Amino acid sequence: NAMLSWQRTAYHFQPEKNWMNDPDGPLFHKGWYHLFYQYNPDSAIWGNITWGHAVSRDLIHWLYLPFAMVPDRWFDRNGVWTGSATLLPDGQIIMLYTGDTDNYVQVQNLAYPANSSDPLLLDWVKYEQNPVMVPPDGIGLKDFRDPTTAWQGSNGPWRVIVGSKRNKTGIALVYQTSNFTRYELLDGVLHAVEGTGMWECVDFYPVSTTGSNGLDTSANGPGIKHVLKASLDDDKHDYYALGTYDPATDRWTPDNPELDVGIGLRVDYGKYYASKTFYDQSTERRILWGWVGETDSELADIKKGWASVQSIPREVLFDQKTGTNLLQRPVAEVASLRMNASEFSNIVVGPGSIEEVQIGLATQLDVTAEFEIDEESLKAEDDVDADYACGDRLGAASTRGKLGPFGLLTIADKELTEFTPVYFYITKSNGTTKTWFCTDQTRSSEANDVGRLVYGSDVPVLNDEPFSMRVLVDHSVVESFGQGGRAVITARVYPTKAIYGAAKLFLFNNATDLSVKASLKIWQLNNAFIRPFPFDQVES
Ligand code: DQQ
Repeated sequence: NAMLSWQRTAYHFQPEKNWMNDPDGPLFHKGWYHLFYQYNPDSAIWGNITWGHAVSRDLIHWLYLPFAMVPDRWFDRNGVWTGSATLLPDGQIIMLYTGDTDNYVQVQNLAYPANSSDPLLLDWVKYEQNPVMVPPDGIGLKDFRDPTTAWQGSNGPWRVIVGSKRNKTGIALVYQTSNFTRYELLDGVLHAVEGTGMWECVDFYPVSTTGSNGLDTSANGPGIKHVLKASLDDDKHDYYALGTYDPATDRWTPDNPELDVGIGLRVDYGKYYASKTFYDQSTERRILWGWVGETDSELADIKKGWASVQSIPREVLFDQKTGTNLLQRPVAEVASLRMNASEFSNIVVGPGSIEEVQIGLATQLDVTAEFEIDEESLKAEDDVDADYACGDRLGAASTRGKLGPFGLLTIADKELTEFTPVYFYITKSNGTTKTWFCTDQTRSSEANDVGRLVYGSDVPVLNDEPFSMRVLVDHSVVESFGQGGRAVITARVYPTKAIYGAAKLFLFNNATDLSVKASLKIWQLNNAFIRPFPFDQVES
């Protein structure tokens, strides 16, 4: 449907057509990044789940390869579901994934490359004796899925976790293995949180509290914290917490029980799910992928013939300044898409004003924006909009407070009938200042079958830091990183007017009592090459 083709993204990963969901088994091997993904070869809605496969030299330009695994065995007949890769020290590649069996039971299966000296890893072998793990006693046959990357435990053998639940308590089961064919369920669980329901796509990895590099999944010791992430089936958001892993007991403890997994921080406050990290041994980075689904109707997806994109891969680090959260930033390779830059310094945006930022085309952008305010305006009162919050349907950009909102209007048409604001909003309660970072979709489209939520959360802003955001705009995606990536919000938007040359960027300040000074650096971004691998052009 050509009418809807403008909604396709230019530099986010997506298949040529049909349905995609979770990223699977990301890894780096012999010069290539590999991405596998949940894919329906037959339709733009979920089903027939197969592993799509693509490779890249730089995490930006991608070549589609033939499917890695299709649902063709009794142990995965109803779907080759989500899984993770483990690179063994001897160069072997282990893939563990969930199979939905011919009887709709969730089991864990082992697969491995037929030839690990093939840089493209084209052929995958499913282990003949699959499954290697079946739902243990007391675990529902449909509540047992998404094995993680394995790590080496204290006494040598490997550990792998699988998400599940007991009643309404989300849990991560720990298995031990030496050979990846035989697994022993360990007593207890890595961690459990009451009331959080089924944990899908758990992820567990170390972060350095002192260095600026990522860590191999088996790293542990001083100067290391462990992140536990779960995708909550009940509310379809990804949550994480920072904590400590004790390898002797295989237990993880959150730093702050009030910000435990599923009740505290989200990986992304927008449309984002089933995320997964991997350690890129070639650049010593931990890189995060996430599934960005659609917020339009299923009918619209069928009409346009595709559904979902993957987020821009993000580098993940521990925030050494706050000590309480992760930092996420688009991988540095995004800069290779940058074309002409525009710079604007100290633009004064007074209370109640909107100003177009003259940059030309505004559908493919990399925007960095800093906002400075007069510190005096924070001092006057002890309570300012103390009840304000953004998230769900609250805190839209049309709300006028004393100290917010201010920020950008992205994917906006000239008449401002459609626009997606990304903004800060400052509140005070009993003398304590709080900053909110939000994305508002209430006015993003004139279409009637699209989501209109306001996304966001509060975000730490330390003394002397300007309010800062980085926003990646890509036709129907607005991926926003607040305050250096302490809070991230990904939105899917479906404008009908603010498309192609009609899409513009504005600065706005809807505060009643605050003047802001904005400094911007904006790049138009080129298209990424995302196309089939040119096998016929390669000499064999
Ligand atoms: N998607 C997969 C499951 C996983 C879910 C099936 C999360 O393995 O739990 O497509 O989106």
